[in-house]
Amino acid sequence: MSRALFIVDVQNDFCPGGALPVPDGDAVVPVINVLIPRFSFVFASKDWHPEHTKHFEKWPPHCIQGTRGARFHPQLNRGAIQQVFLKGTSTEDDGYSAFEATNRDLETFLRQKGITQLYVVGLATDYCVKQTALDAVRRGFETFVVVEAVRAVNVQPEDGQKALEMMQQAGVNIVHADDVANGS
Ligand code: VGL
Ligand code: ZN
Repeated sequence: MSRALFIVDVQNDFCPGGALPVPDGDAVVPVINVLIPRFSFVFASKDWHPEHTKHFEKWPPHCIQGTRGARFHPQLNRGAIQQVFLKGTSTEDDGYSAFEATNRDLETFLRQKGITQLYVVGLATDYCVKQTALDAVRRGFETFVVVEAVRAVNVQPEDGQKALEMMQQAGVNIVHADDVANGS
């Protein structure tokens, strides 16, 4: 049995100054950097959109493939990331969940590595973190979301809080960074 840290979409466009800034989004970076050395498996996703997609009917254009806005936040310890999953690559749908990544199948990858527990952190609580954590539970992974290491878009002010409650209802464990022990 092993566990992995999964870093969702900690990209420039979701941080202050970016195209779709999550309020306080960059505050997750130092918390994640402290969590990283407690895990032997560290993976990440990137929102990775084509220039034209139906997704941009709902959102300002962001995280376009190959652009600066799509890069990881410069302070994130990205050297520790062992595999990146690219999602939102379709012109037709949103692809919020990392289990919809198109460069590599996340579920197969995790099973091959014997990973049974997934610790989800990053951006944004009410979209990609939520969908990734819900998909992980549905697929039978023991799933954790570290509250200090996520931030919400909050299109409506309570969206982040509601997302945490919905995840908890679905069986996601909402935990604090201090309680994530050193482990494998
Ligand atoms: C996301 C809105 C639009 C996310 C992606 O990563 O949570 N949110 N695209
Ligand atoms: Zn997006």
